[in-house]
Amino acid sequence: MSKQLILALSKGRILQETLPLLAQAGVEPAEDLGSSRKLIFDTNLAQVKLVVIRAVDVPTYVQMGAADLGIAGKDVLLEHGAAGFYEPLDLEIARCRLMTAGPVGARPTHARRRVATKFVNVARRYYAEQGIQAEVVKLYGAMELAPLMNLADEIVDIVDTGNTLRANGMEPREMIDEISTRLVVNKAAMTMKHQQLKPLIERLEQAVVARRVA
Ligand code: PRT
Ligand code: MG
Repeated sequence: MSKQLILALSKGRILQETLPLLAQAGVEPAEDLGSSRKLIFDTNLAQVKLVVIRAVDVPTYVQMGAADLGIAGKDVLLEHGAAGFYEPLDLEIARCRLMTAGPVGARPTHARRRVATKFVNVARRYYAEQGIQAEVVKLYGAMELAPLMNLADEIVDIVDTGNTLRANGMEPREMIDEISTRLVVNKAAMTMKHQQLKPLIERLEQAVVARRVA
């Protein structure tokens, strides 16, 4: 295995909160990530490269060892399943909750509840644990629309302020999990590249603590 470390970053809202933590940990992209169409970036550290990819793809890259480590939301990790990587650090950014939600005041009417979500694995597991019969429908966005259109009785989605739900006549019901952004590390790399990984993980941990007291 090369001594190079590849770190996979989630595009989008997580990226904005990740970069200051990385900088604090001593890792800075060699160029502005936002204004480039590149997907692979050099950093100030000769042995560390960044790839910036869709959040849902981060666990796959890390599991397969295409990236040694990655940064992704716990929601994405729960949906993907935890095989192939360790999760050594909670970065404590992009906090939110995975919840069930439905139209204000409505009670699910179908004996077999219809649930729309992009988190189909999380949803199936959750309803099974609750002993609730659920038909889970996969959507790729705008979950809040599904109950309004009679596509579903309930949704499973990320809630932060609750504004998106309220704006669509919906309310949160049950909390499934508290979510934040996590550092994940390929299992083989954790052994084979321990020498390079250990100081980087420690510096990230210190950056998380520093941010907590700031
Ligand atoms: O956009 P794309 O499909 O490429 O990917 P993505 O939607 O997964 O990425 P992005 O950039 O939206 O970031 C998603 C990640 O940020 C998630 O995996 C979470 O870990 C984290 N996160 C934190 C959030 C939110 N807060 C959040 N509020 N992800 C999404 N939201 C959305 C939510 O889906 C809902 O539409 O914001 C809305 C709810 O917010 P409130 O404040 O109205 O309740
Ligand atoms: Mg998005």
